[in-house]
Amino acid sequence: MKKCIGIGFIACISVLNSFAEDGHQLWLRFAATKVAAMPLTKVTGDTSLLAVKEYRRAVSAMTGRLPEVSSQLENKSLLFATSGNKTIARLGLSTSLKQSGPEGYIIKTVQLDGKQLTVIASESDKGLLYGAFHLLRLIQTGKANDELNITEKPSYNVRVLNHWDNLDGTVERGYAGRSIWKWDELPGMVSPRYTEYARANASIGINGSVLNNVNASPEMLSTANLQKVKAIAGALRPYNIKVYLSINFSSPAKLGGLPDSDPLKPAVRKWWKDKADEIYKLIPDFGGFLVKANSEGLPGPQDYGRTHADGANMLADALKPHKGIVMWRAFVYSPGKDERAKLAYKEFQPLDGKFRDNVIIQVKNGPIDFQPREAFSPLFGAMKKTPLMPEWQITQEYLGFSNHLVFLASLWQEFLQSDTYCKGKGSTIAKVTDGTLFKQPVTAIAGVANIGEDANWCGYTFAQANWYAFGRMAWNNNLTASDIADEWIKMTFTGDPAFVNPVKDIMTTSHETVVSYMMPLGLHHIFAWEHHYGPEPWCEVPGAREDWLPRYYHKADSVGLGFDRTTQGSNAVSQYYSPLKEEYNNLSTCPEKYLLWFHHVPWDYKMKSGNTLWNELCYKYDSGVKQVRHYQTLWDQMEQYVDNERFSQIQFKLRIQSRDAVWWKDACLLYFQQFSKRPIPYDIERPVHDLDELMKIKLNLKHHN
Ligand code: BDP
Repeated sequence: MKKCIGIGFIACISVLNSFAEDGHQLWLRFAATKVAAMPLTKVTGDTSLLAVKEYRRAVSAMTGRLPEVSSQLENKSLLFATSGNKTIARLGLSTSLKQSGPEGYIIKTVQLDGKQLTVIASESDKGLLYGAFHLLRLIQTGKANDELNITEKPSYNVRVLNHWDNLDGTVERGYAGRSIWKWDELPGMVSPRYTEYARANASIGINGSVLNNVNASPEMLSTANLQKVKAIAGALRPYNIKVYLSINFSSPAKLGGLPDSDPLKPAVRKWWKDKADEIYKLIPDFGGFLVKANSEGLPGPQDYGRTHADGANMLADALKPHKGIVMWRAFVYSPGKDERAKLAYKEFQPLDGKFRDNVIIQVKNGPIDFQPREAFSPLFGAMKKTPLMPEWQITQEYLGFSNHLVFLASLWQEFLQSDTYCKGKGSTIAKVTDGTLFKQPVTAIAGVANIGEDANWCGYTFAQANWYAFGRMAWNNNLTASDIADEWIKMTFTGDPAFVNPVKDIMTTSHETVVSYMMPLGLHHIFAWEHHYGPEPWCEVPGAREDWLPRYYHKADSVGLGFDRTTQGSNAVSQYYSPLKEEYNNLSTCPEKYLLWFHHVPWDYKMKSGNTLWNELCYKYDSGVKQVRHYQTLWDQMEQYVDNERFSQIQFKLRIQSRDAVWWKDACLLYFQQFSKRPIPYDIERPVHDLDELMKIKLNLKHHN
């Protein structure tokens, strides 16, 4: 018999952990807790509401009894009510509800006519659904009580997953099996998994899905495929998930048979307008388009001498009558124009103010590409008249796929809390993007999904935490990684502190750990060619673009290591506001975590620790390895708290991560040592591999997994 979860006013009987779980239930494992008594087992409200259904379903799973529904207000009952309800007016909640908007809600314990009620109130059914999941989260994490007073409003209006899923069922950078969208079976067969997916998203506040890859096929917009999209939209709609599509900019030519796709030509504009009308006839609440244009060989307005604004505005005009939006990506780096980290800013910043009000520019958190750590993209704060939305990568393309335990909330927190100084001190990216500092017609945030058809959805239990964290931070961009880890662990495993505390330590240090064993001190993009799993700082590919090769980024030579982006070098620092640009520009004030991002640093440069750069690098790699080994020992002590199946999977994956960490350390230290010509400090573990042997490794991993 195991200890039970401390669930506030709920009495537990027991939780047995010896059974197997495949992780399919994600953080919605209500069945895992046996609850003997629970006050809120009476519900007042409309039973046809999804919020009420979800609440009853979960409580019934936890208690074994389906909560009763009553038409009267009863003592100790839970009332679901939208703003029209007369009890809401009596309780004086109408004004606060209006301020919380259609997706916001209030959860409050109140006294009315001598009865104690818990109220979940919202302007709309959507907010009630989010409110129900909030209360369920409180119950599962032991935080429910009878003094609740919660008012919630999402940080961003649009909170979307970007699926990089192709029509042939493959997923670009997907590590959890094939796509969950079964294009072959649709529209005739609508998999029940779509509903499960929608429910999981709704439980964490996600309200949109871009169904297909940003490297979009023009075929996505064929009438036959739109019928399939309609079927998916139908499955997601009850959970307040809108569908969006990535489009290929040359669709008018490639799909529509027009001579070209020039955005200023009337025939092209009409083609898009007609296509939008066709889509909205099928899917009246369609969200809009996501566009990757003139990036990595894809077509775009520049093919016709037009600007990103010309292209985006044409699509915006087609969508406007239907209230759709355009999410136009700023992930561009045309060859030869300047160094890569500067290019997006150079192309987009001059277009500030030139976009329609239903266009939002989607910008990756860093100026290069979802690296384990990057300085933030200087576009944030630089476009004051154009809304910008952050794009995060939930799928771990550059972070060990679904093999490494890396809790990305720490990275995202670091990003959101970065100060851009665009309106003076305190102009954090959170405030720049969520409408706090600039009035924005639309606010949004996107995460590249890590979801596939694997039973556990993400290929690894701990990868589920990143899907969870994306939703939670998109809802509330002030949450900390530690808060989110705490919730997720309790819901996914157990609330026993003997489990929660060590696992939370693992999760909240895991990002720094991966940075240490892959790319410490600001190193970046030294991955193996194409698939990006494992180290290849030596990578040579004849004929490859220079900015696709690691040496472009690490610049190792006999003098030192790192990319000089100071005023003496590429001058990327000039794209940041003061005092940041000066801070980054100066070797002695540049934060050490970004040192080699902004500076080419001599091997003997003295770090804050007193070590030389070379020694510090060695210690960093070594500490990353040690940390993963430590996670292994901690995890092994958790066996008694977890079911066998998930315990063994995690144990197995940590072993892979540990081996990979040693691989990274040996490969990078032995390779860079050829330039530093300095010994590896004696107090760290010796390399166990030979560089020659490591340089021969060629993993046969496909780009589409
Ligand atoms: C890179 C990926 C590539 C994507 C591209 C993008 O390697 O597969 O197509 O980003 O975001 O990180 O468009």
